[in-house]
Amino acid sequence: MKINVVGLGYIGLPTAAILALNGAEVIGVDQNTDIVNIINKGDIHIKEPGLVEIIKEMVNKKRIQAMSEPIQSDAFIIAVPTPNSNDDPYMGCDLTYVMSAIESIIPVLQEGNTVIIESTIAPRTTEDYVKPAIEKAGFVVGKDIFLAHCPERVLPGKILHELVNNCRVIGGITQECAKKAAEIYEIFVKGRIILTEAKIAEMSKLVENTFRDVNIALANEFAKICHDLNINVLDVINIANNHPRVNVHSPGPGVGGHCLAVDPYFIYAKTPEKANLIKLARDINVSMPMYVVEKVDKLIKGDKTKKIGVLGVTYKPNIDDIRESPALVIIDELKSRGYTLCIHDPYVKNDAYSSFAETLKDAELLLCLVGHEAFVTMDYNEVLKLMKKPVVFDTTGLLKSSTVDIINYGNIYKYV
Ligand code: SAJ
Repeated sequence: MKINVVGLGYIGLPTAAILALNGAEVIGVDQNTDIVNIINKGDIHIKEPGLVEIIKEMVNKKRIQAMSEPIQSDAFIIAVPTPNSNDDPYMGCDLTYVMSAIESIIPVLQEGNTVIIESTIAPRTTEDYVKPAIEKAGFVVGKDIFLAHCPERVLPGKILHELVNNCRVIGGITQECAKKAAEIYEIFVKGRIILTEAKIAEMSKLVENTFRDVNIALANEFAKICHDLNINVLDVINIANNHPRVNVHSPGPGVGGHCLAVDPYFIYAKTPEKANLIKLARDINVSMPMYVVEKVDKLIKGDKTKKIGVLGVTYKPNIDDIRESPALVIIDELKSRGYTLCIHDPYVKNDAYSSFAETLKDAELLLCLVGHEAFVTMDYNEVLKLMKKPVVFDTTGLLKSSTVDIINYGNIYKYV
């Protein structure tokens, strides 16, 4: 089976790697020639555990080749970005990259080919936009070309494991389309493969991420309420979660990443008058960075001369991804208020950032914005030695110490 994977980012590249590893002949397509060159050298431009080893081996064995244009093959998998649209006041799904990927494969499409959209898209996109674009080129979808949406649902940091083991939803424009697309995923998926309609697959993907966003918003709201009522929210959540049907999520500095902070708007933009809870949850999560800034202001009593050490800039622990990171929003706001910051993140290279020791040195507040493993297990003897005043504000709820006073959402009311 010869397969083009269009878009060699966080999803396309691992998918290309797993397909090749399981015997497919893979053409990785990306319009960015730097990415094409890096991959053809057997290297990668993103961080994902275990990925570089597979790419190196597959490129050496000539099972993956990167190109800037698609070529004729049996199937095309589209895994390009779908950001929020800047032109839409409701921040709906920007289909520019998906539609230009479709236009780029049309000249090489042949009867019998399968086309799969993996990018997260607004409900009804496959039927209302992609199908007409393919049919305009003279093909009949369901007869000449088999078109399906198969949303990616893997967790950054665990992509290679989840690609193989997660259950996979395949939504076809027709049943035959779904079956043809399933033939591709059967190459490497060990999890259950569920066949359904394209619009159901689109909506179920958005529902999954919206479910999580709404639940995190609820946890964040509990944190704010408990703060006002002088109640330890983390104790409350731990106790409530003993109930067999309760699973309160964790409050944090906000919701980041390219999925939860983006996808709920795709539903909202389609039906803004109905999606009230979805929009409110987004607003609550968007408010969290400013909530953290206000608490920092109070903890440090507005004194701009005091040094604040900041730990973590990524959108979640143990990855290098900074997209939509709430930590960056917090850092920017603190800087614009004139605070003296020193920032450290072991996963992110940036000349403006400092080492762990430099960040702690003489700091009067240590602000932890990401629960990277290195921070959760840090040596508090070193922290005590280096800091001017050993006060730690942990917005992640993950840090524990018997020697240093750690302030988190559970006990913040005692201090501010
Ligand atoms: N977060 C909290 N509290 C929590 C859980 C998470 O504040 O209790 C925050 C994280 O710190 C982070 C953000 O939410 O900033 C998102 O992190 P995440 O781990 O929930 O999810 P993502 O965005 O990395 O990946 C999600 C996953 N979806 C679900 O778990 C339903 C993944 O399976 C999807 O493939 C991915 O979105 C995607 O690409 O859509």
